[in-house]
Amino acid sequence: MTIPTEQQLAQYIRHAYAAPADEVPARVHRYTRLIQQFSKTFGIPPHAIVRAPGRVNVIGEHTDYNGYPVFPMAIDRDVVMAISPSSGETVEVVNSDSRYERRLFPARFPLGAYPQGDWGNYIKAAINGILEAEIVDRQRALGFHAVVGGTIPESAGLSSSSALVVASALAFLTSNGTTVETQTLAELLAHAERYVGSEGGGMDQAVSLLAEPRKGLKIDFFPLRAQSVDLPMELEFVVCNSLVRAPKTESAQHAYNRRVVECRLAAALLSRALSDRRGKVQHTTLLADLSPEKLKMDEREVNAIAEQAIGEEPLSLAEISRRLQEPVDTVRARCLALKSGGFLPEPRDGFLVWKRYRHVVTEARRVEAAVQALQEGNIQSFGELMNRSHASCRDDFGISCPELDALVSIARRNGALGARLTGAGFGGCTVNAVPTDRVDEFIRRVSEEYYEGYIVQTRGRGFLQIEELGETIFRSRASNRASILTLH
Ligand code: NG1
Repeated sequence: MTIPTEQQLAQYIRHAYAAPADEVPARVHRYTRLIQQFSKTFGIPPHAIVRAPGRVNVIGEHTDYNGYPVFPMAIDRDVVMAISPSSGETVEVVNSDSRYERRLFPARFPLGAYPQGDWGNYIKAAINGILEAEIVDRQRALGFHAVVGGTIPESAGLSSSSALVVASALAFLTSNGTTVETQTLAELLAHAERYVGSEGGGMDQAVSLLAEPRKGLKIDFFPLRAQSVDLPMELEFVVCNSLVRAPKTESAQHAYNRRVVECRLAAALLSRALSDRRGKVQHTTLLADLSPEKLKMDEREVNAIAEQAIGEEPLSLAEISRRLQEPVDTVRARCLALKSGGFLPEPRDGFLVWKRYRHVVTEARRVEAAVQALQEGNIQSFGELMNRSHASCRDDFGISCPELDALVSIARRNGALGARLTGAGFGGCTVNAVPTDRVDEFIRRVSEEYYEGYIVQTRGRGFLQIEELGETIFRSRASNRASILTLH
């Protein structure tokens, strides 16, 4: 085993990031530092480098766990691990960011979790999921040593968590000399990440494992299918961080899970109403099972039945159980159960089932229309669909906040054809489709109006330095999928 030459690293980096030549040296430097830190920490050179990208979701928010499509792209911000297999069961991971302490545990099933919010839980989620699926022998699994370095802003809706899960899974699999077909792995890891307590869908793991450079990825679920779509040369996607943190370990996790539950309730109420009318409609908690295409019904007819079955008013659990003609405990077990154990508590303001339903079904249509608009080169209509997606996320799904709304209106005033929140919401980032020739001016103006204007006035933050702006507002180049570079 030898340390890779700069040429080997540069070659890997050009492939992994589809990076222009002038960006390669800085990335080679990052990888070299990680390799040096590994050798210094563990006294041996690493066996391999594993890389998993974060993503920005262009359109299709909170549709994935309902079985409806999404359209994200992988970004060039990622998690990179230098790794080497252990001789036994030990997993030992050191983070190059010293805020995250070293994690050490045996790769033995089942893995008990660290306290909620601990970064080590994402590593455990991957390993536990692979052992649970018995892809690696539960008794003989080898652990690994790793130094990990990440460049994805956290709690920002850019999937830093899933990138860590994907990188950890690849590290564990390669350390045990095995591979899993990527589509299967993506589905397995979507399930595995629920170990941390969010009832998440499968978008993030899938795009990290299946993306192609310079393309967006239309993903369908159950079963997982991915289609790469060319992104137009005349548009760039600029990511702006609202600076409102939305960590999925705190209230944002509860708010996320609440929406998952409200969507299940919508499906339960609609399937009940459909079977009362038509007989033979399966009872389901997955909205995509009730798409007009699957039901072979007219869309307006399905929506009219849904409106009647659900109604615009917030619903209590007691009212839902009455409408479903099922005891409260049965409804709770079927719709409110969380993977982490326990049940979602009933919200004091009731379940907002109709609004959630309306967002999901209209957003699913917008994804299809947006992909078609791109394929037809109609960037105006594509941008308009992004704008409508934001309005629906804000008004029906309730996942925006004043800062995200301010940021999208500033972006639209300054040249974005489409601007919307991206990811789970409740803070985090926006994604903006900006004509390529206006990007520099867009970044300058949004920096002035939002980061030096709005945020300073509303939150009293100091001016950001130019270096910080790079992390806060950046072009997202569609990068390549996760990969492993073996070093020998
Ligand atoms: P982020 O933004 O990374 O927290 C979450 C879910 C996705 C999807 C989006 C909303 C996880 C790991 N990811 O993403 O599956 O539902 O929210 O579209 O829970």
